Amino acid sequence: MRLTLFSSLLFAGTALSALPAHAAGELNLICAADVVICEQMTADFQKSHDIKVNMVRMSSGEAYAKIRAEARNPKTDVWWAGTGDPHLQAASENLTAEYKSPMLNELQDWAKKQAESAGYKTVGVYAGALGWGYNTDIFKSKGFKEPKCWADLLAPELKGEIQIANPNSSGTAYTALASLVQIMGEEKAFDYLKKLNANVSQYTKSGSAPVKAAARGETALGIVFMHDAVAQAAEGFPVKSVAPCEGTGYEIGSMSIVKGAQNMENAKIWYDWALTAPVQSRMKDAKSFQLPSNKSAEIPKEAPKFEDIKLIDYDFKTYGEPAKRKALLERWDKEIGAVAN
Ligand code: S7P
Repeated sequence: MRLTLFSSLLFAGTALSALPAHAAGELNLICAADVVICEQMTADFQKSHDIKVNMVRMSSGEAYAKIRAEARNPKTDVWWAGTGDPHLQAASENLTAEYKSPMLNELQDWAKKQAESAGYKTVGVYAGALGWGYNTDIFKSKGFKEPKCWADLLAPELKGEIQIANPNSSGTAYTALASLVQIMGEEKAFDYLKKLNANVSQYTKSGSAPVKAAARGETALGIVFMHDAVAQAAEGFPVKSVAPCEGTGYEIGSMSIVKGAQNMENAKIWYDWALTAPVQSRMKDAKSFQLPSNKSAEIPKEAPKFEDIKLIDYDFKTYGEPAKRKALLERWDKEIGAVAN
């Protein structure tokens, strides 16, 4: 049964009625955000729709690889969240389906632009700026200076004190790589990453893992999206988030329907629902503090404010292109990954 947009909107507000005893169909979902918001979204949708959601949480790069591997026989219907670059790559490789949601007019221009630039094979669901979070207790006890700029992360005293994810699996880390290349130029960015490598203790699989480790005192600093650092502070951990002084990149977290999805109607129902203001306003309840794409959604008070951050004019088109992403990742593997501690 396909719910109308009206009933989707109606249900989105409360999202609290019980899951019907007999679900009329299923939806296979890859969720590429934090597991807490993935579980909240899944539960809310099931409470308000007669559809069973089979959700799997993955990092953005892994999600892209799965969609690509399944291209001849798609098992996934919707890929919700995760950084926009791999969604754009999937769109340009024709792995995702064109869909013009009736919700498009409710969205911020940056979210609509993301859709237009990909021939409506993806759409923006939230935005967030890259930076880092550091453990203020560790910095105080070790007498480290507050790192305000990318350059400060190269300080010898920070040897072994930093974590960042691997850009092959993580959209966060790919955003960091692409941002540094745009800020410094490719040669200088790779020089910088080689020097930074001396201070990195671990390249994690998931993008937010470094700041979760910093929060728990397992490392001093994690390079992450600022909202992921803010989420740790909101949990009560001694974490301070920083927007780098030289400037930084940002993500347009996106959503795509898989081409040839087995549950296409249900995929569209999820897609329209996930773009509604009530659903996006509830993301903060899972400590997901990105900027929502629906113009009427509530902006969490904790969300890092773009007007306070020196943002670069991130070139989503270029850095979401398959050839560019492949080339940068291959170079990272050869020059950084291969010599990583
Ligand atoms: O935690 C939320 C968030 O930062 O996670 C997404 C991220 O791409 C998933 O993690 P990976 O870096 O492991 O791919 C972001 O889109 C989102 O803001």
